[in-house]
Amino acid sequence: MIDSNVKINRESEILIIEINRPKSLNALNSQTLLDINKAISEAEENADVKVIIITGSGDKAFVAGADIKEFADYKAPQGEEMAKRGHTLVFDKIENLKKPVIAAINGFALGGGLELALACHIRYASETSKLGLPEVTLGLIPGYGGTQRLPKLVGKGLANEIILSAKMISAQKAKEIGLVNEIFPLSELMNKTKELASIIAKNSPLAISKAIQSVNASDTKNGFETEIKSFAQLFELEDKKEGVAAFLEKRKPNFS
Ligand code: CO8
Repeated sequence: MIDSNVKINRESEILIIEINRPKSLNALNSQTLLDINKAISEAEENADVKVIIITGSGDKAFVAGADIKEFADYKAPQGEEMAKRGHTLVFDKIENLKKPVIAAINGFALGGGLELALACHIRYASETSKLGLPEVTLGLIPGYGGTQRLPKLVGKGLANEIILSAKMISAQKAKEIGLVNEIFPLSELMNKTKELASIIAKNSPLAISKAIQSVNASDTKNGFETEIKSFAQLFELEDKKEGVAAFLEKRKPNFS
């Protein structure tokens, strides 16, 4: 199905959101953020969707950043509004979603594009991908979470190098520093990402959502408390009964 600036495809329990503005290297304009938000909100409500994959259309770009043409004439209030809206509609929403979101980075992931990937729970990339935060070359800084999420993933020193130099790094280097988990030839990227999504989709959705919440809480003072509470809450839920019973009965669990 084509839904304005995103294409949405369902493959069993996996929903694939393809950002589809190839003429602008899939740059994120306001409408695209709204379209991504809509696709994610629908996936959130749909119990049949277990895992979401975000990728870019074509074989050149995942997302080449926020749409520079759109914000060219903005002043501070519009810049602030744009950053806040982006966080609420897409970036924070993805990070805090109860369902896993995997970025399949199929080319340039720059600026807001890399920030989109950083908000996802897992990142796979093609060997041809180039990643970077070039905002300082435009007289800006990353405004969709890059200054916060990148240091947590790769450490402050490397994050500063990437942000301050604005240089693009290769997929190989991104894997070496833990910015992406795995790299594959472009032709294999989607299948490998779907394989991972299928493995995750077999596990307890309730446990998955609590795991995401607890891992996210590792950034806060309440990490251990969140983990303990989430762990305890799961004891009252159906999936734990089914998962444990299945193990004891030597069969595969059937999570509803
Ligand atoms: N925005 C708008 N259009 C873009 C963008 C973009 N980010 N990136 C590429 N395009 C367009 C080009 O303008 C071009 O369009 P046209 O054919 O009409 O001229 C088309 O896509 C193809 O691009 P190129 O001809 O440049 O392709 P190349 O292969 O020569 O180069 C690059 C590819 C290296 C990716 C190059 O396009 C590039 O450098 N793009 C810009 C990358 C960039 O700076 N991204 C960061 C943007 S700023 C940002 O993301 C801030 C996020 C935080 C905002 C928070 C709110 C305030």
